[in-house]
Amino acid sequence: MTGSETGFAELWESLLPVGRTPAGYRRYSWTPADLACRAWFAEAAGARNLPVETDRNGNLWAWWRGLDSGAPAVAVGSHLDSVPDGGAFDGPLGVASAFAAIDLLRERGFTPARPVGVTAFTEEEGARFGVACLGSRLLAGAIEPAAAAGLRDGDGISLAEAMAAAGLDPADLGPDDDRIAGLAAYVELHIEQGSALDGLGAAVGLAAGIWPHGRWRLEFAGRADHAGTTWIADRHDPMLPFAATVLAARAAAAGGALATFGKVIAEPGAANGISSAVRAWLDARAPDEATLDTLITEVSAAARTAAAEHGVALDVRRESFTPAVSFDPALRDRLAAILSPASAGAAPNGGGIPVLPTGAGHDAGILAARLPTAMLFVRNPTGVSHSPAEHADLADCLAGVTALAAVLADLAGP
Ligand code: HGY
Ligand code: MN
Ligand code: MN
Repeated sequence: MTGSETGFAELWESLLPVGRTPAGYRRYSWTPADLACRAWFAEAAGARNLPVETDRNGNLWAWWRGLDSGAPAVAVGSHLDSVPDGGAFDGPLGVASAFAAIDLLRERGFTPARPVGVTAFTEEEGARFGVACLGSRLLAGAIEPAAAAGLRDGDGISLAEAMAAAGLDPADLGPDDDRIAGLAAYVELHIEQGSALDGLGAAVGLAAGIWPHGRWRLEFAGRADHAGTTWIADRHDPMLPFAATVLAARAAAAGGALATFGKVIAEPGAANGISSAVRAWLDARAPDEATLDTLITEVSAAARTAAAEHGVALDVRRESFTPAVSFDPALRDRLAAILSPASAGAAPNGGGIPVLPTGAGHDAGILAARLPTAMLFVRNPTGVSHSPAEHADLADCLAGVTALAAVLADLAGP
């Protein structure tokens, strides 16, 4: 392997133990695992002589100064936080690849004409505070700072409290228009969360756009009672309308949308008791907003009907939403031209680099509302993601680094 290839492998290996549990990664924002990820970022940047700053929203930036340090910068990166029991690649691959791409460009004697920033956005998964892409939403002004500061985790700790405990001032939270104005483009490399590239025989692809998607919290409030002494007819059991709603969501998504209940909390959680309440989160995505609206209307109606049948109260609240994203077509075409099959290691039969839509959300999708953004995907042979089984082969990761370096050489070149 060349020096930069070894550099990527070492960088990657050094992050692997951080936040790893027997069941997968738990790297929730502002927890000790996240702070260890941030320390890894600072060390990687320090080893490359890239000064690091934490912005007012807790996002990390490592800077490679360009010849013209006042010119708008090109940012590359992703996020370091994970879903519960997630895989190693979703997020960190983009950050490690950004550092490795800089190594590769330096190895080739390249000097950027403009600054290059390596970023790690905070709370991309929303696994702790409930709102996905929280750091980039705050940066871009896509969420009210006070609403973000007041978000609470499962233990009742607010984002403001968690940030303050990590030494940041939550009063600083909010849009950062100067920082946005200082960016010419943001390019995020990410493991593919599907297996389209594998089917096409390509190591690297580009993103076309992101499906509209969001999260809704449903609270079914019933009456706690004894499992052994309460006749069926006398119950107000919130579990039953919840169960009906899960099935309704599945049916509503059958026409080409996606609906998932992946998190549910039954209160108080006694095996021999009827629940007082069931809280559940619906993650819903669709190719277009009209289809998504229809799905949510249908599921909400089914939940209301089932709740009424069981004498259960229902509250439905949207916790986060991302409209349809279409990545900047000019930037995408420019990247497609740069990433010839030979340089990117992407060689779908005779064609150009694959351009794929995705149902997964990303910080690049949030920032797309404010500046040109693009995404590179790296082949995931099984397509599994948000799971410890998520995987990309080293050779494909290195193809991703090569592609990202080619993109940087062009976007930050003379
Ligand atoms: O949930 C998502 O779409 C993403 O992987 N953050
Ligand atoms: Mn993810
Ligand atoms: Mn991700």
